[in-house]
Amino acid sequence: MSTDTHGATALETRLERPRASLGDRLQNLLFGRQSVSEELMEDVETALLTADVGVNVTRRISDDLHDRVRRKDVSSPAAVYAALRRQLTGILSGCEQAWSPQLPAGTDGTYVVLVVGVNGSGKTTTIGKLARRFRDEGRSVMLAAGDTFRAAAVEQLQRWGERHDVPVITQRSGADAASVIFDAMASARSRGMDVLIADTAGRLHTRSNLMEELKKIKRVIQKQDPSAPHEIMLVIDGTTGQNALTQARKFNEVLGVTGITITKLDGTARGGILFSIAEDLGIPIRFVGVGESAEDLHPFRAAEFVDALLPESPASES
Ligand SMILES: Nc1nc2c(ncn2[C@@H]2O[C@H](COP(=O)(O)OP(=O)(O)OP(=O)(O)O)[C@@H](O)[C@H]2O)c(=O)[nH]1
Ligand SMILES: [Mg+2]
Repeated sequence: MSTDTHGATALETRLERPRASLGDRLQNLLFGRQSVSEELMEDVETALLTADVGVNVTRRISDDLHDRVRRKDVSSPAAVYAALRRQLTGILSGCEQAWSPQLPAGTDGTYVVLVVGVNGSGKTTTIGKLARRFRDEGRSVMLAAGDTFRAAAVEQLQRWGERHDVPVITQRSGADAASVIFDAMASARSRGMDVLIADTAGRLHTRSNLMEELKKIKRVIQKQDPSAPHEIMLVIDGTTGQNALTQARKFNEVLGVTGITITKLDGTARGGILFSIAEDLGIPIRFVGVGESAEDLHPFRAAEFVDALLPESPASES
C-alpha cells in the first residue's frame, strides 16, 4: 500500500509490516499460557487484523472460537491455536483447485492466458515462470509482449523467452496492446501452439481508461476464439495489505478474473490478505510466487499455505 519512503509514512509502514509474523505472534500469545480469557481472545483478533486477515474473516473466526470455548470444545490456548489453523485452512481450501492449461473437451486451438494486475505486482516474472513450467510439462508455449507501455517490459519478457527457449511476439513500444496480443494469437494458432501467455502493462484498478483497455484486449481475443481467454489471471503482490482486496474486486468486476497468483511470499511472512480475497471473491488461487527465479512458483495448497503462516508446533494440540 504505502511504498513511498517519505518520513511521514514511516510509522504507517511499520504498522503495515509488523516484524513478527502472524505465526510468531499467535504462538507467543497462545503457548505457555494456562487459560483462555476474553483478553486473550481480543489479542488473537488483533493479531489477525494486523496480519491483514480482514475484519469479516476475523469476526467470523472469533465468533466461532467463542462458541467453541463456551461449548468447552476448545479449552486451552494451545487448542485455540490448533482451531485457528483448521479455520484458516477451511477458508482457503475452497480456492484450491488443480489447474493446467487444458482446453475444454471437444475444442482445439491455443489455450490463452491473459495476465493482469497493478504495477509491479509480478506479472512478467510470473509469466516467465509459467512459460518454463508449461514447457517442462511438454507443452509448446508462446508469449505476447502486451506491455507496450514500458520499453524495458518487452526486453524483460524477451529475456525470459530466451532463457527458456520460448518465442515472444512483440511490436514496437507504444503500439496498441490489443493489436500485439491479436497478432500473437493469430501466430500461436497458426503455429499450433498449446499455450499463449499474454503480458499486459501494470495499471491501477482505479484508472478507468486503463481498465477499459483490458476489456478491449479481451474483446479482441474473443474475435479469434469466443471461448478465450481461457484464463484471466490476476497477479497480486502478497506484501500488499487490504488494498489487494480492492484490486481483486475491481479487476474481477471489469474482466471476470478466473485465477489468482500471489507473489513475493518469500522472506516476508505476509499473505494474510489471501483470506479476505478467498472469503469475499472465492476465485481459485493458482500459484504462489516465492522468489525471482523460474522455479520459485508453487501450485497453491491451502494446508501448505497455512502451515507456512502458522507452523504447527509440537505443543499445539491439547
Ligand atoms: N522476491 C520476489 N520478488 C518477485 C516475485 N515476483 C516478482 N518479483 C520481483 O518483483 C519485481 C516486479 O516484478 P515484475 O514481474 O516486473 O512485475 P510486473 O507486474 O510485470 O510489473 P509492471 O510490468 O511494471 O507492472 C521484480 O523485481 C521481480 O523480480 C516473487 O515471487 N518474489
Ligand atoms: Mg511487467
